Amino acid sequence: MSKVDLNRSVRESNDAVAARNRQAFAAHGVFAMNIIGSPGCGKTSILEYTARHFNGRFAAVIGDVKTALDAERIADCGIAAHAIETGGGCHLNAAQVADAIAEMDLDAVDFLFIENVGNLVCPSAFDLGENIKVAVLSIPEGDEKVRKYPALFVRADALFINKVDLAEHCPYDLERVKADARHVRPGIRVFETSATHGTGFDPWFDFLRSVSPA
Ligand SMILES: Nc1nc2c(ncn2[C@@H]2O[C@H](COP(=O)(O)OP(=O)(O)OP(=O)(O)O)[C@@H](O)[C@H]2O)c(=O)[nH]1
Ligand SMILES: [Mg+2]
Repeated sequence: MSKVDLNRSVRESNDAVAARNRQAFAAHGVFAMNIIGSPGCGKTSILEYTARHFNGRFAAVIGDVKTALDAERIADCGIAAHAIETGGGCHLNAAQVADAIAEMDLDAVDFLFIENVGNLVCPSAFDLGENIKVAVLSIPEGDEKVRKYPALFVRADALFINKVDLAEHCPYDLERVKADARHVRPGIRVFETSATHGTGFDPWFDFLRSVSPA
């Protein structure tokens, strides 16, 4: 089998499991979000702030190369968190999520947050069965990321631009980033937040209420 065929075969078998995950989410009334962004952009902080301030029935699957540290942070917010240690893998796949949700009571969950491994490239290529992909950028990363890593943004349904509290310290053209995102993904929802200061979250909470299966 050539490398191209092998990649296609891996992708197709992933897509088949992702379709089963999607059916399970629909059957149990779960709205699942695949959260993707660079290491340290604030994915876990956004989930922590959301869990603490939004009255929803949440669960989380947290992917990291090593450690369950982020899952422990999420569990400290009072929500069920399942850690996936990829041991070097640069993205989650649908089978890992299938194993995780097999251990959850999905009937007790309205929203499932799947925090992918910190990476702007690989995670976007693997469907996990989620309802939406949520991209996360942060101000200190620089304002050219949508142009440099378009594969994520063409597939993302929502975009967080996090760490806006640092805007005065970093040169960053926020309007340019939003325009770049809307150019590759017309209609993308953009949330400008500071997860540490708790600003900019009301539109995100309104969005979650609007898609709540409950
Ligand atoms: N100033 C500022 N710092 C933030 C903000 N959000 C997160 N941080 C900090 O950024 C660092 C990384 O945050 P995390 O939430 O762990 O980032 P992550 O994307 O989950 O990181 P990985 O899981 O390692 O990929 C922590 O020190 C956070 O306190 C923010 O809005 N403003
Ligand atoms: Mg994290």
